[in-house]
Amino acid sequence: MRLFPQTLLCSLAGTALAPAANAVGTLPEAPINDSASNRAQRYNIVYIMTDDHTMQMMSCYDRRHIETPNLDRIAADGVRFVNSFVANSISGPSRACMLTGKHSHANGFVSNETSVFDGEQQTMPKLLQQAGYQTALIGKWHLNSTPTGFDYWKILPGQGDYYNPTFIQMDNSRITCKGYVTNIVTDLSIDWLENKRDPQKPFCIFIHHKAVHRDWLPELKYLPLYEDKTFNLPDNFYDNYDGRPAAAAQEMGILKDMDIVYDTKMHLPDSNTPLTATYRALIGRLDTEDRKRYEDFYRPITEDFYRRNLKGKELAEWKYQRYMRDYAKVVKSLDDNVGRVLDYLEKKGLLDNTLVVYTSDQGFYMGEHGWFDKRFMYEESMSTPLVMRLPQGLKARGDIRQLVQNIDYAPTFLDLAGAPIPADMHGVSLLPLLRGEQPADWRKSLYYHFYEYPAEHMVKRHYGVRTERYKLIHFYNDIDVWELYDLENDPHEMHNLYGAPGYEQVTADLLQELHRLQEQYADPIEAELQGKH
Ligand code: SGN
Ligand code: CA
Repeated sequence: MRLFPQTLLCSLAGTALAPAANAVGTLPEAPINDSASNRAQRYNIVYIMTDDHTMQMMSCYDRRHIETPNLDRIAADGVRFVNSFVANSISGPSRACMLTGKHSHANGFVSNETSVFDGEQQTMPKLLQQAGYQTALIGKWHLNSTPTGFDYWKILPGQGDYYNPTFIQMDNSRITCKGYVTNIVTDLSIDWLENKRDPQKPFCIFIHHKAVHRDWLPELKYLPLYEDKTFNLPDNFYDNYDGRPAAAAQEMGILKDMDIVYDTKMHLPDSNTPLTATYRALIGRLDTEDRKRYEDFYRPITEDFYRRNLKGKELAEWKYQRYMRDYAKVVKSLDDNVGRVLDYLEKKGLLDNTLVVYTSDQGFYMGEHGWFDKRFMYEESMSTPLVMRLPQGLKARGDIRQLVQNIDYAPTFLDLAGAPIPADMHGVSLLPLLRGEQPADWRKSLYYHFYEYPAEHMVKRHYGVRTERYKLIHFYNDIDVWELYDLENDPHEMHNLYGAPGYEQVTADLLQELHRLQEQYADPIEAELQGKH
């Protein structure tokens, strides 16, 4: 496997492509000075976060669809969290929760579309710096303000691009790098580890991939992958949303909302919608030769698609297969690149002293309820993969079943660094779990709050509580609907039990727990809603 990049070609905005000034190209193969005596006694942290990568598409969680051997290596040498959740299932808010250890109302970043992250506030990277750590961030940021708390950063603007991506640098200049974004984010990360950090200090690097975000553009060498595979439909692909009006109101259906050009790439020269223009611009980033390779691949599929003139279920299932294949191809590059980072750490003798975390900014629907995208408090999108390769001294192995949430990462990293955990953080340190302990007083419920409405995909505002067995959700704003699920008997959340006879006590207990959490975290929503009535 290719450990070091050949030559990373990057150029400043408006100039021709040339090897990057600080060429990542020919890296020395000899280990840098990282001997045990030289290494700080404190653990390093490599935090790898992808975008929209869901447990269903990671073989250590789910073997139905694809194999992800490198991601699975992390879990095999450490732990797999099987009850891992986010607090607000959407990119910017999720990232803000991770950085601050606080729920959205407290960190101020509630929505991708309306929020700007206040970089003046307390964050975990800043506290790590104060504790003597070097911090670096490479890749997707998506918080609408400049990163703070990092000694080094290179970020993708907004969502970033898959092909020949542009990065914003610390001096605000922009460079465009030739190649596929997942490879380049990894190249830049390895370059920082190898050439830019101070080997005398412990470090925390945040490797934030764009992959596997919509519209799932694959690395060119993987275009043919999975083309012969037929993915199984989830049982509830044809959900009719009976008893769930908020679920019925969304705009994230594979059949009705997935765009035939932008999402499934069936581009005909004469189609002309805003999404088609966006699609053209995205693939227009490829140079002529690569663009030809891309178009040669899609031409026969496109011709066949328009000739068949599919309708109804046939069309839905055809779109599902295209979606699954593209998403799986994008995961393949991601898995390769996680392998490169693990190989690098191993080769440099860093693994014994480094916590490697792999997670995503949230889960995603792979056809469950007929959907793509996320946002809902339902299981597929409230969940997020979380596996950790543990350094020497942390003894846990296998599955961790306790309820954990992305607000826990900040206190965990601070705890690992030996730094105090500020009392105003909402999350709790996972370190006792990583040591193999079974804390008797571990939390029994999680709080969730989604705000981004009205907005793309039209998922209504909601908040709720999830316990080990039940989930209670309140959809509000232009609707006032409660939902109750028994996850043991109805893991796919198809039967809303709210108001059903026999569930009075369960509902009352969950309501009480919900209000307790809202009070504990000081979420003002109940008071706001009461003020309205
Ligand atoms: C884009 C996508 C949406 C996606 C949001 C948020 N549309 O707007 O499908 O839900 O990002 O995603 S697209 O037409 O631009 O592809 S997030 O992960 O960044 O929160
Ligand atoms: Ca995301």
